[in-house]
Amino acid sequence: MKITDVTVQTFRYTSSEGRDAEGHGHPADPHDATQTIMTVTADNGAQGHVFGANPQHVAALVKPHLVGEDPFYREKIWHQLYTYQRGNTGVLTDHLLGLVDMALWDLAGQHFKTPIHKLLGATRDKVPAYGSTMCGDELPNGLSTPEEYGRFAEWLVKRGYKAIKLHTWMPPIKWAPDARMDVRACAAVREAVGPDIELMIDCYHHYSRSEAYYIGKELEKLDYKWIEEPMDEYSVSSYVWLAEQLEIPVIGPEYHAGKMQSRAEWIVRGACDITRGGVTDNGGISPLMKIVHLAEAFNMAMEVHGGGPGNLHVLCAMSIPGQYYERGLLHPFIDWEKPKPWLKTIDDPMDEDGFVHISQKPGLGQDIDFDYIKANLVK
Ligand code: LLH
Ligand code: MG
Repeated sequence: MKITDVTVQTFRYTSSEGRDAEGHGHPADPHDATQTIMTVTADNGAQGHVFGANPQHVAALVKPHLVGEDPFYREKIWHQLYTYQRGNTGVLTDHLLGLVDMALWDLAGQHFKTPIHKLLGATRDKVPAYGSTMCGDELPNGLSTPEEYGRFAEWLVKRGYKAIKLHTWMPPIKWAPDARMDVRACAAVREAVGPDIELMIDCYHHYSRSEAYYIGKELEKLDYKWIEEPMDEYSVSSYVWLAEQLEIPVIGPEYHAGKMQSRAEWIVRGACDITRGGVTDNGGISPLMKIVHLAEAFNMAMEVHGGGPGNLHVLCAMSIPGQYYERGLLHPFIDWEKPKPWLKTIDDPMDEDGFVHISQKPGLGQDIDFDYIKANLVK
């Protein structure tokens, strides 16, 4: 089998989310936006699809490496692109590498009529979710006060979540960051949900050591499950220091580049108590499975960063206590149960006990609305 084409189509939709000056997502008034679908096609007609790739970068950097290759030689293709990243790091990102790898896995799944978690070697078909909030804001009745976090957390528990992670306030909010306000929000949520719900924090990512230590110590009193990215992750020594000081587990890295190699360094240096990876952080399903096996070899807990079908398939093929699916980012103004305009159903349906069930459709298992995409193509 040979890859014959790699295309990216752009289409219009109406978005109700926007990004602030530092890149954090928030609710926004409905506005015009675009999305892309990348399609990898093989000579027997099999196709793999993935959303979100940049058309110019795919045409210039990815397509020449894929056309003519056997689509099942994922490791060969991945390593070619990985070595090609050196010199093209700015545009051939781990994010793009991840999308290419997922499209190839999707193609394989479509060809073999099998969902990816079963091609990987499945361990389960449902995963407990945590409700992951958006970052704090200044929207009344949104996430603008500790009390509003508390009220939203109560609602999340009624919806079925057994675990919640707060993203607290970050710049460009004028008064943020504020470690004391973060602790107040965490206390309000613990007060609202009681002792039986697992809680985590993901706060401002550039606190000092002493601020991170303060938050960690306070969250130990509130029985939080982990503290995430409170300092710049490139200062690995700071995380070694923090993990030594705190009882509460330190999780990471999320943002620190370096694929499975950086995870190995964090584990060996004792910079985290729970390791972490995600399909678009680390270059796809293939390297994320290597992080899973790395964690397994070190008998280390692992969590997966971010939602979406790629991460869900990996979670359903993990044999270590990589526990949760990160569902969100959630906000009182956003209806997470409503499919994106280009999907007929959502990727991560959750039952009333807080479990997300994986699709049993082939490949990534997404329920793509090709008619919507066709009708809204940007010519
Ligand atoms: O800063 C943000 O907007 C969030 O932290 C975001 O990166 C989110 O993906 C995350 O960190 N989840 O764990
Ligand atoms: Mg995070």
